Amino acid sequence: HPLPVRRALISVSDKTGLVPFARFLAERGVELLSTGGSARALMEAGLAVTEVADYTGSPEMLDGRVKTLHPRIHGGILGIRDNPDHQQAMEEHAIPPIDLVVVNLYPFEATVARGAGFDECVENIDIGGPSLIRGAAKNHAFVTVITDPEDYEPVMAAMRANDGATTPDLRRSLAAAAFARCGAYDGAISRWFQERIGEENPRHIVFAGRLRQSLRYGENPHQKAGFYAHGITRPGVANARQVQGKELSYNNINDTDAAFELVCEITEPAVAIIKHANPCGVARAGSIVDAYKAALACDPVSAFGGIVAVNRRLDRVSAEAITGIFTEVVIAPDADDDALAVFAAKKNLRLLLTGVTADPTTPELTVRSVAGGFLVQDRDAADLLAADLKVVTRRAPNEREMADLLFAFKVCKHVKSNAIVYVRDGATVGIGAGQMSRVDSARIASWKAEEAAAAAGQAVPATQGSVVASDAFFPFADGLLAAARAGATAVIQPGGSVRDDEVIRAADEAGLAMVFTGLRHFRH
Ligand code: 93A
Repeated sequence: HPLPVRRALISVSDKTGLVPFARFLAERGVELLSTGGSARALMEAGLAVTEVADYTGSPEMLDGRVKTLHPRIHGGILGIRDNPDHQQAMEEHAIPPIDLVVVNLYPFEATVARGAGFDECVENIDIGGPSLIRGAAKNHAFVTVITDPEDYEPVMAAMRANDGATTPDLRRSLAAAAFARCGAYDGAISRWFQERIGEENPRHIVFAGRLRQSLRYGENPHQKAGFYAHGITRPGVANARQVQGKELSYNNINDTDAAFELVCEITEPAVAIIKHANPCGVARAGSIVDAYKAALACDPVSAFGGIVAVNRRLDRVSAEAITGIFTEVVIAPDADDDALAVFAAKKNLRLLLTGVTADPTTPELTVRSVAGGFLVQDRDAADLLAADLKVVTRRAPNEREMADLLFAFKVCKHVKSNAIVYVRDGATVGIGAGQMSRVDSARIASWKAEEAAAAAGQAVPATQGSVVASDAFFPFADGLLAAARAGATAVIQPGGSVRDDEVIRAADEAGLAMVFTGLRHFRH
């Protein structure tokens, strides 16, 4: 049977759209109850409101920590309307029913995101709000709950169509949304705590998020998909502003993430071009435009339709270079007006701006699903310094080689294993990714460099005089010898194989300089 809304409780931190919605309710004779700030906003708009403190006879206290936690409120929400015992208790204790609960929570996620201190974040953990939401959602048979300003419109539509009542279907769907919101909120709080206390082994991890975008499909067109953001805001694809272009696809988002995370590893102006989550060119240089040209030269064939990430503000010349070939997505901290104008001419190109670059050493958890569960680990936030390296060959790398080795190893961290990366003068010149044997990755990397040289009409591939990085140790000398044959002069790798001696001997015989990192960068 129809349940007209007669009494609404409004307590919102985000006051977007509140006044028109409350006016709609008031015009339909709904009695409005509201907490301090929300009540003030409604009164200023000329609406008649009863303050919760007056309604309960109990003032807001403890700096607002206790405002709605009162039997007259929670009883009014939770009472089962057609249960005689509940009806009797509500009458006895003078508890009128509350039919609509409009609550959005203290902005915990946004408070964390703007870098507020510990105490301020704690103060923004909403207690009363989730209690109201959960009560209303539990009693959805009778009560409508709104947790997001986006829900004002559907509720108004239902009330218009049903003589001031909402429908059971709508109330159920709002209840589901309400519990999801509380789950995401608690997830953000618990992850924030875990990060703060450096807890290694929490018994439960909540990976929750708010839907950021419904995706047209997943990795393939027959898969449904959505894009969710955690409350915690690491600069990157989940928190970027899309300035222009088509809607991002599932694969776009995955690749854009890989691209931006990689480029944020590098201090100098740098560019990464990504295809299928692997880089097909990465370079650093004095400017973004030079870095782009060098990155593109690594594998111009694969770069077609790629994702480009940069770690500096884009200017006109870099935008012109990037739009010189078909590019799906560009992600950057920022872009100046001239650059924006260049991109605007490519209507489909998706341009994302993050505001800032991400700190590669910030701790964060990553998750991947397995059938029936999920794996959680720290993000690979290891930062390799020159001082951590151990020279294991007779010859030590010279300064130029050393700079390229460190760069190559950083790139390696973002290449699917087995990863082999050749670098010369701050630019990748051959990348071997995702092979089941390391020697195959080494072969592919040098073969790709030969292809690039042939296409550019160069007599020798750029691996001549390059350095090479391997994400994990060379189990045998063969991979290392393949690199030497390709013309590499120095090698960086974790070390730690039972055959290290053999590999070091081969390096010495080939005149290579080799350093061990003691750090592995598997990425699968
Ligand atoms: O501090 S609380 O956890 N204690 C409460 O009793 C309570 N009741 C509502 N926070 C509480 N709220 C929250 O206050 C709501 O979830 C909403 O976010 C906010 C609205 O406060 P105001 O109307 O004063 O702006």
